[in-house]
Amino acid sequence: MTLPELFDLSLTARHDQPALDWDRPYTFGEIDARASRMAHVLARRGLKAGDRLCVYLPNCLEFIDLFLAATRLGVIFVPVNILYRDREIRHIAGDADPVAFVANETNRDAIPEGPDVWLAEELSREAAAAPETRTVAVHDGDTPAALVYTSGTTGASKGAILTHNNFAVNALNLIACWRVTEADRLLLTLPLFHVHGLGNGLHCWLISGCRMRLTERFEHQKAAGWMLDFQPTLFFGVPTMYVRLLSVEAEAARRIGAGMRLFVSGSAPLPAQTLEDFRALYGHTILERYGMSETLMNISNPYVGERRPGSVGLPLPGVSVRNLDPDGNPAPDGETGELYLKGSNVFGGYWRRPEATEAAFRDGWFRTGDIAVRSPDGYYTLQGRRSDLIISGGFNIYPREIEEFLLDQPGVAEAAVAAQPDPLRGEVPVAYVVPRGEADPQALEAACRTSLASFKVPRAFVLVDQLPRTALGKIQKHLLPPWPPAS
Ligand code: MLC
Repeated sequence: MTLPELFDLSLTARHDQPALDWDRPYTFGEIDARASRMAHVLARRGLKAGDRLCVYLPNCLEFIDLFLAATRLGVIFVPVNILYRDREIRHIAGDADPVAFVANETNRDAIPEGPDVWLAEELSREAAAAPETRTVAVHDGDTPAALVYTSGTTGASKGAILTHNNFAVNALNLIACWRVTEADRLLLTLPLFHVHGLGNGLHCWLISGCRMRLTERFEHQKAAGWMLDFQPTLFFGVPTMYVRLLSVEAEAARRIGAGMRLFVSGSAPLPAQTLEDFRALYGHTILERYGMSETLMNISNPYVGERRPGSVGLPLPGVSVRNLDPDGNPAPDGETGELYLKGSNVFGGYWRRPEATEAAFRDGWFRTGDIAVRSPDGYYTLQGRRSDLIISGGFNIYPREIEEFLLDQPGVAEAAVAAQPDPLRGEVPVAYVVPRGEADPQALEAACRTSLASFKVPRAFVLVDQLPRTALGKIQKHLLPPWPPAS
């Protein structure tokens, strides 16, 4: 089955039902017609099955139109984080080799010279005059639907190829396990350019036929107002959003909680204290789950049954999980191992990177790099990562990428980037720099701001005489001085 066939459970079958609240309410029939018209526009511009289209847009109607149109044409959709700057965008443009980048009038200038840029506003104008007839290319469930760029330990991000089947299995699982129905009202503030917003949010909406209010982004000053106004029953968020929601005034939080059915958290560890504080304020136990761009969702706390604080829960249906010790033997319950996964949710490989794909699998099992413990009753608790990864506000940061960038800057002899705990974002990156001659932290920060996404810009640049190294020369990040320095 392909995604367009699955989406027709709502786009065709629920034609007249309210679907989306954006600038005004839209029915599923209107969303369907918009997708059909956009598919004509893309086909007219020469896009065909297998071509890549990079989309560099904040959440908006055109994002949805383009995604639906791409899935109908068999075009591979490449969502690009709108916080990415020239270095990151240039890499994706070179790697995905797209026919074009779609941007809007506001963010168009962020796209460096090179790829063709199509403006969403122009596509929209063309679509308004295009026919509503369907253009569907013949393809099957194993067709790639999207390339989702995920940073690798080598510093360069790789495109995970996700098929129609990967997305379908993921959303059907979540709909069944989290009991999403057309009676639900989903408030979606997550960015659609990551799998959390796209694979969980957008797909659960389209397949379940619930009503969704989409916002351009999460704004913590407005979130409670949106909830009181739209009265959602369902909310998907990252821990930073839940920490923000703890500042909502008690009576408003109680009213929001009274109308809500389910809060889900993922993309970063949810501190057990946040879960407890949230329960006290909203009267809900947040359901924490675990996923990755390469696999979509793998493990989830149950809808009915214990939602265990600090744990990501039990494997989802159809997902096989192995927790292996460094020798490849099953780690006994209660002891740490590394998680390996198999299932129809797991991607087939990285775009045009056979070596990286080979390294990502062992005997057909995807190596997650996540270290976990399984309890005797089957709950998994994540303990950390095999590789150096910082998660800030739900965005993944590979220190190596920032270190390589810093080493290219004048005045930097050596650089190490390490995670420091942060009560709001979970973790933030801090840079430790050994200067060569004069190094100016302000100039380094400015250079990072120009070339890197804002969440990757180190919170501080600490000048040090040397980096702590092992006898073999490996940097020992745990021995770096704490930041801010203890007073
Ligand atoms: C963050 N910023 C954005 C933005 N999100 N800017 C534009 N659009 C967005 N969508 C920038 C702000 O400009 C600001 O930059 C900084 O981030 C913090 O903004 P804030 O207003 O203070 O936001 P805050 O309340 O802290 O919330 C941050 C956040 C963001 C929760 C909105 O971290 C976020 O959207 N996280 C979601 C990440 C996500 O979807 N991850 C899924 C990956 S998939 P500046 O320059 O002022 O610092 C995955 C698999 C899985 O991991 O299992 O899900």
